[in-house]
Amino acid sequence: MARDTSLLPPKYLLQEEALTQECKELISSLPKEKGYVFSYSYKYEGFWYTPIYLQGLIACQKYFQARDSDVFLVTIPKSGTTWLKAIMFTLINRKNYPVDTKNHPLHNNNPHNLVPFLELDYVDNQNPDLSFSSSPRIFASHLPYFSMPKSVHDSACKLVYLCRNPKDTFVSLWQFADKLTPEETRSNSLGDVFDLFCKGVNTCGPFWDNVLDYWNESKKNSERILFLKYEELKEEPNLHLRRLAEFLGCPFSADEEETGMVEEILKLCSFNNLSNLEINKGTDKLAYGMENKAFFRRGEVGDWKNLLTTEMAKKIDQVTEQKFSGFGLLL
Ligand code: PAP
Repeated sequence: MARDTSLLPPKYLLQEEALTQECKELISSLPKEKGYVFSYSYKYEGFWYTPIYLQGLIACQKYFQARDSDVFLVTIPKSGTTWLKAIMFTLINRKNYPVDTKNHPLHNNNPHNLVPFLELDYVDNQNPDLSFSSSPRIFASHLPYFSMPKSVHDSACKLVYLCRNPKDTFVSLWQFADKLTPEETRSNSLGDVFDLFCKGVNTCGPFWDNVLDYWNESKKNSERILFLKYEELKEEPNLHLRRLAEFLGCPFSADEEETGMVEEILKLCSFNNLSNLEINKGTDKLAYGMENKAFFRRGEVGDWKNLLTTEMAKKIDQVTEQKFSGFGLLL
């Protein structure tokens, strides 16, 4: 279930000197842009990555073997990954870990320790131990659709994609990056980071391309890819949790409906509940190196109104309109 993460290196904190020779050679041939938290981002297969991320991506593309029963939660960073990790883990494992018990794993684990990121597990290991997860295995990923390992495309595994309004996603990303890096070590100003985001330079971005590829694929194959929006999940959580359960082949029974299972899962995974648990309030850290509490800020829709200037909001809207025009996707 949850892994002993105390032995793992803090992956986000790995420095570029720790990269493999293969990754160093690869990045030396790639287009690069100055980063915010990290020195540079590199463009690979049309999307932008930090060096560490890229190392994980190329290793998992080579070595990961998907199973038909695997389930993937895919997001672009800051779209609600932590929330949906908690929901999917609880939903899928509700027989093994009854939701109403005091020793439910979410009481002692940040959701990121229960559902790992596929590509980060491969950062420093070609053969990571994936046995922590019972069947079905649940993985998270930020990878673009066409960069997913071939075995994912070849298998019958299911993918759940969660996206969020780009203005809220940007604000969340910027606030998170601010928490992660001391001001003196940042290599870019907020204005620079904003421009980079609009140009598509952020981990696994361009934001719009990442979202659009999954949107288009979900239209072609709705049995395989479920496309969800953070705002809709906030607005009608019960409805979307039921959709998710149907999609994953574990619908709620009449008995579960009657005893309020849907509501219980949502309550356990709510922002209020998770952010107030001891494990997510103190100084506990993830194996990836960040404090658990960094993943809980406001958890609201529309916080961009408090933090973006009118010009910034207008700029993101323009890019969104231009990129999504004709695809029937509104965010
Ligand atoms: P990640 O992609 O790096 O894992 P992710 O979890 O997607 O991060 O993003 C964090 C955002 O989800 C934060 O949004 P904010 O900055 O706008 O506040 C965080 O507050 C929000 N979040 C975390 N848990 C929940 C939850 N249970 N319900 C709703 N939003 C949540």
